[in-house]
Amino acid sequence: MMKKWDSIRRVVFVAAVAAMLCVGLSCTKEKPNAQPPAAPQPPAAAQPAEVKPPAAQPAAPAAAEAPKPAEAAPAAAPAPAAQPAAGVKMVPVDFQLPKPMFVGTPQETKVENLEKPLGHARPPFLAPEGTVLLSKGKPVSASDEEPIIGEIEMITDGDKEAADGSYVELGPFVQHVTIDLEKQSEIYAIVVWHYHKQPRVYFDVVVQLSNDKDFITDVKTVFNNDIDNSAGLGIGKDMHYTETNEGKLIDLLSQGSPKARYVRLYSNGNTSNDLNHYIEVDVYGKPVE
Ligand SMILES: [Ca+2]
Ligand SMILES: [Ca+2]
Repeated sequence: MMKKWDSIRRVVFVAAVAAMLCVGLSCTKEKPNAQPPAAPQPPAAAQPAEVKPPAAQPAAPAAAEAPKPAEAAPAAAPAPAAQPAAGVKMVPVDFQLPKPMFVGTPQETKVENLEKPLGHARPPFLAPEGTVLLSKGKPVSASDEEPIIGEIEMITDGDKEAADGSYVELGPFVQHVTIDLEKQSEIYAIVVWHYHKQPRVYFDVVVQLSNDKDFITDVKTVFNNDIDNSAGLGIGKDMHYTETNEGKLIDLLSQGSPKARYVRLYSNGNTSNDLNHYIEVDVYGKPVE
């Protein structure tokens, strides 16, 4: 009997010790549990870290914004400065602008790395005397040869109005159009109107020049605002911009007046839809004699 009681006591004792151990363990477990609350905070801090990428992108834009003012300054200075050295008379290019469809330029705040509107008319662009519109009526080809709306030829027909019937609509994803100037030319400026009935922003706008109609060799990129390389043509430092009746002026004088026969323009949807539009593309310069 005594042995039985002993064994019972032993069992009780062991159970008590086990219970204490359990309490002890649960206590030590509670500490880890108390730490997790501290850990959840890191996750909370990790979420801000996840939010940071968007903030990091604005940071990259900010880095891209810096070059922009720099670009804007050279654009104004070197153009006249470079040419007078050659004794060439510089005259304002008479860009034929369509009528505006909205007043002012509402800011699309959702778009990263977006150029602020000038708030006034674009200043005159000076180019060497004798500069001509090289692109008018020139052949155009496109990655989407069967546009949803309109005809590819409308891109160089001189009609820049915003009205329905004045734009060509290409399919979604990255699409490009190529203008054949039919002759190698020295190019001073390109003006692009995608769509200006409403203040949209088009994505992955990339403009390239080449003397190779297939753009395999001898390709020069003169504008690229694809900040994340989603179009696969490289990361661009140029800013997003809001479409207006003035079109987007790309200054090539400040890029050394490159010589090319073909001009190719890419885009990848816009802030209103996934489609790609063109109203007109003007290419200014002089044919190489
Ligand atoms: Ca047109
Ligand atoms: Ca992109």
